Amino acid sequence: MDPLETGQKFSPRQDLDLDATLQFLPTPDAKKLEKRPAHHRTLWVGAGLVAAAAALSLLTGLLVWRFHLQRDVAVTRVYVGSMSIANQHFLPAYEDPGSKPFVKMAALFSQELRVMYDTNATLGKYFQRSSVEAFSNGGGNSVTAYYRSEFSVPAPQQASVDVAIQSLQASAGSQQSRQGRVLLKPQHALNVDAVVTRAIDPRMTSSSLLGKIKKKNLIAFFVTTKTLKGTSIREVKKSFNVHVREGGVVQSPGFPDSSYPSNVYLQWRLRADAAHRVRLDFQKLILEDDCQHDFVKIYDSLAPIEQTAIAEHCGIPHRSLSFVSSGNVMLLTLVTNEEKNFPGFIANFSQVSLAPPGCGEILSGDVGVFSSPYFPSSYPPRTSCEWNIQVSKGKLVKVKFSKFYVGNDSNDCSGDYVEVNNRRLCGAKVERTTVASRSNLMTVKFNSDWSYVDQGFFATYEAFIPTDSCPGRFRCTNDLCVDSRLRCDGVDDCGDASDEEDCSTCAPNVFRCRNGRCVLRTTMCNGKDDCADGSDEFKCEKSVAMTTCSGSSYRCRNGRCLDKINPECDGEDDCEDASDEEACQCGLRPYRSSRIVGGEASQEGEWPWQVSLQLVGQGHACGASVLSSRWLLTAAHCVQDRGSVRHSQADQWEALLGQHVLSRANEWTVRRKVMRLVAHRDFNQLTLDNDVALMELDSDVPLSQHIWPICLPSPAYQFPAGQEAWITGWGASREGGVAGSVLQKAKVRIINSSVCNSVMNNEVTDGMMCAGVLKGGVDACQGDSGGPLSVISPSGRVFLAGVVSWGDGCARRNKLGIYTRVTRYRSWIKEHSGV
Ligand code: 4AZ
Repeated sequence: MDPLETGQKFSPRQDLDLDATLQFLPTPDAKKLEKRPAHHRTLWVGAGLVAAAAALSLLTGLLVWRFHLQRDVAVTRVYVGSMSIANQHFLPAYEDPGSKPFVKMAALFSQELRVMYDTNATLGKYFQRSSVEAFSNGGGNSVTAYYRSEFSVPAPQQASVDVAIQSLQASAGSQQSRQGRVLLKPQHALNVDAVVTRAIDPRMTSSSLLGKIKKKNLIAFFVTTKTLKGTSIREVKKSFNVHVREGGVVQSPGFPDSSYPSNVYLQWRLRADAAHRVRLDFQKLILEDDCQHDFVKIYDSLAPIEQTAIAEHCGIPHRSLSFVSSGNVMLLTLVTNEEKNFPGFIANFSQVSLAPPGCGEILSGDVGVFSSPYFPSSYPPRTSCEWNIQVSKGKLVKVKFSKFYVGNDSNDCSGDYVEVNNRRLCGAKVERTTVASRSNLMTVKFNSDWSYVDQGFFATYEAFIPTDSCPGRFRCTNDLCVDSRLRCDGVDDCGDASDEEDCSTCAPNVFRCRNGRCVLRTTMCNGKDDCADGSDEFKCEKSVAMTTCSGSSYRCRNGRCLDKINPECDGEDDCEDASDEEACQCGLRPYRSSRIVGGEASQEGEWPWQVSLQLVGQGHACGASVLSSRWLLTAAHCVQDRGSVRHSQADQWEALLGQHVLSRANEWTVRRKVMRLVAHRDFNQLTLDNDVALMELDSDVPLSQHIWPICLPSPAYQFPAGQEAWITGWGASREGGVAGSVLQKAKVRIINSSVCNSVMNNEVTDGMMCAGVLKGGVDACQGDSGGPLSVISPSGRVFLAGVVSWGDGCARRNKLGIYTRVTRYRSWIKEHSGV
């Protein structure tokens, strides 16, 4: 059974699961604590009335003011940390903060912390209180404690407390390991070591504490702050303790029926058995877009220690969200502010065994695959794997990374990285990256650091014979071969950019850098040094390039914003530079007279942008639209690998353009091989978000009255609800049926997204749009995917509103067809194809 459909709900046992400790949330901002010298005004009035009294009052006032100032600028600094306590057995009761063993151990540990702080003059002076938040099984004979400590510090001394915290750890005498983690020598009753302490994320302590409220058995943490309107409750902190052994579901309060509450700081402490990891898979996550307001943050710890933060999300994330911890704990936090509350999240938790599957092995066949641990879930932090590939003697190894999302792109790849041939790779690689060896052996290493994880990589390798590896093709510096036509086209096809170096001329739409490298013009002035000599970032008119126009207004090339709705290609020069009427070789059908479910046969040449995408040896699989003589647009779900079926490989596809009857080529049919495939990197197989992909043909097709591009709408283009649109394709003419013969067309209407979401289980994202007929009977269906949703503008030009993406079956009553919203991907298309 699908674990997502088990119906299990996580219902926190509030009175038992809540912390029994009470703590105050401090301010990160000293200014908020400053009391205004309100009696000043009174003093001045007094001064006006009686001069002598005024002098006296002024003196008194100044004294009071000085007193207040000195007192008020004391700021509370909060540090959260974890510490390993050796020679202690973990007791199950330590998972319950209300239990006697917990309280006893917490008291002992707090004393230990106190002694530790007292050994340092700064910390001893400002220390206020510590509280133990949780314990976990540290493995072997140890317990890990998670704590927070508060120091009341004069504002100017704040930095010195940060330094003291660090130096305390260092001077405790011991060996400093990476990331500032230090080992303390055992010195007191508890044998403590492995300390990690950091200042807490300021968004989690956004106000000053003025009161606390105790309610029944339930202890919650209320922080009140003075606002202009008076005192108001600002934060409630609750903690839930969950053991993940049996699996289950965790969700934000009220999900999905009501939105999450305002001003909360909730945390779920997830614990697995010893020698296991916690796994958390989000099914849905819908929060406010601004991460400064509402966010979920996940830690590889039971305390919100910044150094162990592995993910932070707000809005509606595009990528699938699955996380695995490095040890047997994970902390999930939800922080919200007072405005704009959204549905929240639901996630499944479970435990998995400690040994990650496929993390390093000896690969001895001549072909094979390997991937980062838990792929396509995010890899866990603090993980290293090594694969040793050994192919037959006399052959070399070629590794292709078909997916590669490994941490941040940096010069030295010092965080998460993959190392091949002693060269580190990191960041997100949209184009397929290939690396070749110089012998029959290759070592590939993967390393993740403590914080912020990513989806990882999927790689295939194969042996090749070096001598005849590049007949008629360009040989890259890394010994790879690429199609010679890809040389100097602005795209790094070799993986080491050697196909873009030493170019005397570059292809059209490509910029020649000072150093002779070619880069796509679309990458100029994008703030990134694509040339590697900065020349693509010289002479950028920042003010014009950076101008963005509000949602519905069109941006001319010179940066001016137009209020006119849909001004592009409407036959009128609306921009001063007439840029709205450029690139309008599209959307007009030479055809002049007049299987989709519920459709009818179209006329020959009626939809000259319609393409049939065919799998070599198998025939029609998906639709696509012609964007130019070189580029097609389709759905990302059409080009995903399924098991051993490699639909993500360009050489598996052919495109049939100008076709009318699917099985019968006519005199204007053109068949082309596909040279390059670019699927959206954030395509989500689960939600089908970002279901869009580009295909580059291996050579230009002659445009004709049977093969003609459809117009791409600008990001501001509006397709209002109720507008007529056309779906076309050779897909099934009923649910479960077979592909049609003559190209079918059907008229549908654009449907408002809220109406659509209400009939489509709230599964429609901002990157999707809906069209159809609510009473059923007319719809796209299997085999139509990737094809166009065409809208005829008042001027008669046809614009591509959507790409056929998904639906609940086909043509059902009270269901709609879901399409990729092309306006959302206009700049992505430009960036990757230049169209
Ligand atoms: C498909 O499987 C498909 N009713 C495409 C569109 C729709 C359903 C299924 C919409 O390609």
